[in-house]
Amino acid sequence: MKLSFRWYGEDDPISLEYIRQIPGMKHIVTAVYDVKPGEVWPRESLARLKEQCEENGLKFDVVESIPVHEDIKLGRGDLDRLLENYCENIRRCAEVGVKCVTYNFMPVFDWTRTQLDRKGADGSTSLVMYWDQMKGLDPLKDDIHLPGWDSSYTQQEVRELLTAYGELGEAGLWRNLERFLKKVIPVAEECGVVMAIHPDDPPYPIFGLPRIITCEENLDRMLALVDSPANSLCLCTGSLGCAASNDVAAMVRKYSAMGRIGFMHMRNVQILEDGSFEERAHLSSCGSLDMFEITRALVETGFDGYVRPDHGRMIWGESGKPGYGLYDRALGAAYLNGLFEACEKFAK
Ligand code: DNO
Repeated sequence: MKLSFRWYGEDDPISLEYIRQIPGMKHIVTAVYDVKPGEVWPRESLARLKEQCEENGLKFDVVESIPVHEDIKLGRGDLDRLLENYCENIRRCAEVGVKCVTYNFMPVFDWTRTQLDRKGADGSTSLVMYWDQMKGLDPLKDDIHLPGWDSSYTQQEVRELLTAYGELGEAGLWRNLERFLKKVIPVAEECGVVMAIHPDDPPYPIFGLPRIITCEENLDRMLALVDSPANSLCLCTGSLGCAASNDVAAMVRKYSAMGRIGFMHMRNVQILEDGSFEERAHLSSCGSLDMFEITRALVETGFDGYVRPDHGRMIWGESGKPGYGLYDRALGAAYLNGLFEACEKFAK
């Protein structure tokens, strides 16, 4: 496996100088953040990212994300131009050595949480989604900001998008995903890039919006739309793991054996009795997921793709981007290093 770390570019309070000191850390996951979805990324920005990583002995080979414009997901507007721009971005990423591009097909909002700094028993804080808090939230009325959400929409635009997705429904979203993949995957194949779709987080409908990248049946369907290794998964254990019906270790084993996991996001969550969930420290004993079984599934199926420790808690007084502090993600990396080393040695 190739151990990687997400870096938000020059504005990230966590520097590449720090990231490189995490044992075993070799790869950087980043993106061009100052270009609107649907537009083409300047070559100079990509070249600069590559250069900055290399100056620190790191490799920029994973992009997270090239955002998919809402019109592509909705199948409306200037689709030809938007799809062509998307393909052009894949080509430009490949030019600087990118091997894997992450994206998602979630309507309007990326990951959804109700609180970003919930204090745990040990005093650390983490992201949670509590149904009792969720029920009170109305995206049509409340101004909701979460990290990863595109906050550039006005409330009126959000309202309009919610209505459009309501009309589109799941069947329409599947059709638009298929159109997207049929256009984009051949380009990715040509330039040696693996496209890795991130599951919906959490993997069930939110605010009545259709969600399709949620469970084994739907992942099978998604992979079959274009049967190519370039059409693969960013298997996020914490996202799929918020639904107790998903057997994450079994899914990892299956899709890794098929060669269809390009990228692993590894973190733990605790599912609560009413289906709410809390992000927890990476250890198996801290949450609902068996991180050892997940790692073993990867090792036994010969996984050689990218892995990153996902969301950490805020610990030791650190403040910053919720989920993306240094300390707990670094602890997560150390834990993953240990799991992989042990599993690899046992497999021999
Ligand atoms: C959250 C991330 C997601 C992910 C996107 C990929 O921390 O895992 O925001 O980057 O869904 O497009």
